[in-house]
Amino acid sequence: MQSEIRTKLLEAFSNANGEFISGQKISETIGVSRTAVWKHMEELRKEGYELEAVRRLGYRITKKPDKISANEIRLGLQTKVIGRTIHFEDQVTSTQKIAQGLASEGTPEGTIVVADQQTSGRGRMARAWYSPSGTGIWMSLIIRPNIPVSSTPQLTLLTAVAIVQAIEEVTPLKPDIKWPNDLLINGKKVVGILTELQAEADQVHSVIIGTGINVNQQESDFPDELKPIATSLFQESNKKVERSQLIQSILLKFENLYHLYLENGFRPIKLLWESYAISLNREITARTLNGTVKGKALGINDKGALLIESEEGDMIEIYSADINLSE
Ligand code: BT5
Repeated sequence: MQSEIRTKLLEAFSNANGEFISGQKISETIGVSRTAVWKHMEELRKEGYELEAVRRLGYRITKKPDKISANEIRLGLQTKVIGRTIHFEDQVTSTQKIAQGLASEGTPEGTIVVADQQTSGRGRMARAWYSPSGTGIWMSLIIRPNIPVSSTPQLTLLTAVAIVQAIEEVTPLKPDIKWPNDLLINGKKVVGILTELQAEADQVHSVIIGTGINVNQQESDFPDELKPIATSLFQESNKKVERSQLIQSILLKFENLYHLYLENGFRPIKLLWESYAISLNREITARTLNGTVKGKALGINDKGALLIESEEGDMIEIYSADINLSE
């Protein structure tokens, strides 16, 4: 009940779009007494909302705390399917693990799992992903596209494009994509993407796309081994970013690109991806599970694999690797 009133109160402020609403109007809209409204506003203040009160005009929210919650993500979300079911937790082991469970139980397409902190966040090949509380976006999205297993790497690239577009919308920054799953700013990693599958034979049941975004960390927030290679949106722009606003933008960009992809295939996504990629037309070293390849990255093929012209002049397709860019 309490949280229902809070949701309605935040909804009323959100509908007012930053304009004042009178205490009387709020109490009528929500259907509780003015004393109750006042009590709930005090609760909001304690949580870090800044409210301005002006006689005869009423109240408005001047600042929201950077606290993510299902409500904060839902209010103002413009998508139809993506992010419409939200599982938010303060702390989890890994949002991927929770999403795997929900996917097996048949959760609707577009479900997201978001946590403020992960205690065992992971990257590819069971590497650790550092996910402290209060500063980052740790999110897994479940989708069920009707595509062959061999096409699923394309979804990592699609997600990278959606996140670049959202970061460009919400901040003045212009991240680069490093194939296959990193977003870099000034050469340092700000986003990592982990795409996992539930599939049988060549039938995809669900794709679980995990994204880790360093949002409001300062350099001192990173452990020493990450300081030289990791950065955050705050470090690069000197401005704090409201995490729920960035999540909303990512979900909308993703939904638009996903429609485009399901209707027109990978081609349009590939073109967009190439426009943001820094790993193309450069000498690179690719470390794969089957060994190391050195050569020039020529582009990606229609499956999303990286095409490398090796030093010996062979054309090699790579589906997963760690890439080092040569100067
Ligand atoms: C990735 O792996 O980049 C995929 C990361 C995906 C994380 C998300 S968070 C939500 C969801 N739930 C999860 O449990 N995971 C996903 P990879 O390319 O393997 O890169 C891993 C490497 O990045 C590590 O070995 C570190 O060197 C580095 N690293 C770890 N934490 C980092 C951070 N917060 N920022 C930048 N780099 C980091």
